Amino acid sequence: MRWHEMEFYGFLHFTVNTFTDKEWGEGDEDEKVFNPAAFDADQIVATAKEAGMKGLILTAKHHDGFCLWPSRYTEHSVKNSPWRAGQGDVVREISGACKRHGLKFGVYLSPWDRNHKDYGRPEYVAYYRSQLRELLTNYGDIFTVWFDGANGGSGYYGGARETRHIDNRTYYDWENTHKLVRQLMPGAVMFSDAGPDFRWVGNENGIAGDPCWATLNAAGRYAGGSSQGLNSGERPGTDWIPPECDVSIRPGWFYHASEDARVKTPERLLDIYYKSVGRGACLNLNIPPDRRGQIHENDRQSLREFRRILDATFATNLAQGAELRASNIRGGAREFAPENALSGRGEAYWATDDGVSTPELVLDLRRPVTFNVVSLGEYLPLGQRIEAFALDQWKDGQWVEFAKGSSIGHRRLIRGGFVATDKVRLRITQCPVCPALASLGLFAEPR
Ligand code: FUL
Repeated sequence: MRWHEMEFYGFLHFTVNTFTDKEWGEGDEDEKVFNPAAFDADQIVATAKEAGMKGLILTAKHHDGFCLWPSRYTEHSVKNSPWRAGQGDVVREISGACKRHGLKFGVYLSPWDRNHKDYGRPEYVAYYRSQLRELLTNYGDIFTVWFDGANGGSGYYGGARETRHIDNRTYYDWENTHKLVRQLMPGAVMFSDAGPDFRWVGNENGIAGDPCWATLNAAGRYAGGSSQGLNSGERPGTDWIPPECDVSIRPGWFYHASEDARVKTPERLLDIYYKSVGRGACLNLNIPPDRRGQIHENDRQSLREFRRILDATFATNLAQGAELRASNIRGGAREFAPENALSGRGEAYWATDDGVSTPELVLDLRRPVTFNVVSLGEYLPLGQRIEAFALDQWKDGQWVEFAKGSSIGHRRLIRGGFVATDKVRLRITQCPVCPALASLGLFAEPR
């Protein structure tokens, strides 16, 4: 639930690639290439915070194997770089800045390691776990561990320079790695293509499926396995493994000066937001630090405008103060009244009697209201229940449908043309049990 409530956080892709202009390092990079000219964790974290991100996930080690912290278990790290005369620790600085600015901190530790001599052998799995232990014991609270499923085969591998294939299902022995994380950081949620806690959405464009279910049939799935079903989830599904939409603000995951003019515009970012957060997923937006070790001004500008529009949109819930008439209220009790959905706290909800699964709710706005975004949210401790809904506006003396949809989940944002009316009706048209609606809002984007 804490993860669902974050909704929006960021990725920081930063390593030797930033300096070699690559997306995937080979693993043979000289540690000396890592030398940010003016590394500034506060600038990076403040940028994320101003953008509204609730946390940051740092590539502590990407596929090239270079460690952004001075790991005891390898020489291939910041300790052999000229940066801060080998005394630097990016994990320490970013996690510290996150704490200062009130953001959560998470780590990405690439399972595929193109530098390590033992990659492909059991010894490497022990190495990987030792590193995980360092990250989960020396840097305070970690909200997530992000396990990447990518593996391209070839690499430096301690000088062997060969192609090493592993069996994604068995090699990493994920079960025991997951246990280690649970033991060291019980509050952390783990990501991979297949969970265990939240899943990849099946693309790197930041777009969740419609519908989008938080459930998945996890049996037989593994990191690096099939992406079938990940975009929309599976219903019925055996496991609660909601999706994360990961996408970069630039074409690449790492900073390349050649992409300075290709930063996604505020409009693109908004579209992504509505198709990720607005479909019940979390959005993990990558903002790659540049060679100075800061977020480039173009990225900051785009993020600022994106945030300004979102803040202006959601500043006022135009449904506030409406008179609500539900076709049914569970037990006729205040505890389950539809007003709960307007409180904005999400702790209480509107529910109907058992057996009443397609109720409707009329919002008498008592004045003409103009909006183009509708926000709906279910009470997730009771699961994702609603399977279809429709929205009507009162127009020329009758109800006229202006939107309909399927899944809702943590949050569903319906963004369309402007509607001007004094009455809105929500119809739950398909639900296997009584619905539990925790939030409801009408909003207008600035024109
Ligand atoms: C992929 C990686 O190969 C990319 O470099 C990037 O880290 C992305 C988030 O995940 O699997």
